[in-house]
Amino acid sequence: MFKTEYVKNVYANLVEKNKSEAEFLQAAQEILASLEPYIAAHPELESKKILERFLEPERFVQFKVVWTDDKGNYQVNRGYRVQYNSAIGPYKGGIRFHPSVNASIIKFLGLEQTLKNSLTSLPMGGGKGGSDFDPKGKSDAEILRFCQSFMTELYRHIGPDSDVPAGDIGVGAREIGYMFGQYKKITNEFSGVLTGKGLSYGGSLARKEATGYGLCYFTNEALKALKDTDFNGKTVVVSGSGNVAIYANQKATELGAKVVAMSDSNGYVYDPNGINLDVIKQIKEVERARIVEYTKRVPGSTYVEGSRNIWEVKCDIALPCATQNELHLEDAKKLVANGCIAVCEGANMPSTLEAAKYFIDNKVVFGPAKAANAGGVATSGLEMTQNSNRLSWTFEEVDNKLHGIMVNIFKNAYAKAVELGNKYDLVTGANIAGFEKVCDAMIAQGI
Ligand code: NDP
Ligand code: 2IT
Repeated sequence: MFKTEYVKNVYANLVEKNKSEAEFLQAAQEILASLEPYIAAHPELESKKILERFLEPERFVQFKVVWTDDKGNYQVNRGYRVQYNSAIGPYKGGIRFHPSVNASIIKFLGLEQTLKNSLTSLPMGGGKGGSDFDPKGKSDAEILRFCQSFMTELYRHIGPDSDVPAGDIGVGAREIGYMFGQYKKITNEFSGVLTGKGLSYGGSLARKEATGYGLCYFTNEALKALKDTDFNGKTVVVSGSGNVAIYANQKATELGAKVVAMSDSNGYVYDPNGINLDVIKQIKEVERARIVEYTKRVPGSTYVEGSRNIWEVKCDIALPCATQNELHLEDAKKLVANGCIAVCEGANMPSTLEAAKYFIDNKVVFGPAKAANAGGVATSGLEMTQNSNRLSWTFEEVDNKLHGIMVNIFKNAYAKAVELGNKYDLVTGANIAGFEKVCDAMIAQGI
């Protein structure tokens, strides 16, 4: 798997210390494979134990969240925050509420976030948090009580200049609002301690759209550079139907593509006429219902059970925007056999290691998550700047900045990939481009 003794040993020790953490080890394995040639070219980094220093999170907090449901019963969940790396700025990264959340998932997300945030070129370190709380089927009052209880512990670990959480799966503007309200109540401070806030209390225009829009800006740039084409006239499949998926669909459509399929964790809908996004928004953002509803409202559309089946739909461009490991090697083979020329990741680590390798080997434009979905956190960075300066920019101003950041991320990752001899290997390109600055700052600070 690895070529040098140093990297082999680092990985063996990591496995030893984190045996049961499959997702964390998967993310670390990919990063170590990318950094190996870089470390070999800079042998002084081994004596400085730079990989060991980079891979160990600075702090990991786990806590109890007790709340009462609408029947008056006590419920107990587990909360987490990993403060992974603060070499280049305050910890920054989302909060995820999903029953699958555990230490492994929080740590893989925190590790990825550290390199992603570095790629944005903004001064943000990496963090991530969440809970195994399942928001599905909960009333608004239950969500409120859970968020308040979660923040009653989390508040002591975060702050506008130390750690600034945001949304992720299961956490959108509603949950951010409830958490912000509780933080303010406890600390008596109105600050930019969270991003993704509502527009009436310090949120940034275009933050809601940013991850999906940014993904399409990145994809368009990569299509131009690697395939001399763009979104115009292409058929697109977007997995998921949450925040990232909806706004990826919106921007891809604006850029001239037709999105024919979207999914949720139960299955996918196919609409040969192009998915009607107003119907999806009504079902997902307003009613919080299942995607199968779409077929009852849009004639000519069909539903297929099983979320991974979405990769059987023929397309030019695939945008996985649901969750980790939602796209396996056999799915990658189906996509390539059906003529897919680009796969760019809106979700974090949606492709398995084998699937990602298959795309690169087959000269598919493969945009790895930490580069392709960095538009969300980049715009969170812009929200922090607006909060510190007590002003708010127009939608166009934020969107233009986001566009510039995504083009820049692509260029930096692409330049590294070209330098290393495989222009399709944006995985290695992004990992090295992100790592250089973090590595330099860690050495300068002796951390
Ligand atoms: P949402 O909660 O808004 O939407 C999540 C979507 O993914 C839903 O359609 C959900 O379906 C589906 N999904 C979740 N878990 C699974 C699963 N185990 N199997 C299949 N489908 C699943 O989250 P976001 O859109 O914010 O996040 C989506 C992805 O994008 C995540 O990987 C997140 O880490 C990443 N991301 C998010 C950013 C942001 O700004 N929000 C920024 C960068 C990355 P269902 O409703 O059935 O659960
Ligand atoms: O994975 C991610 O980059 C996010 N969930 C967004 C984090 C943020 O701080 O905006």
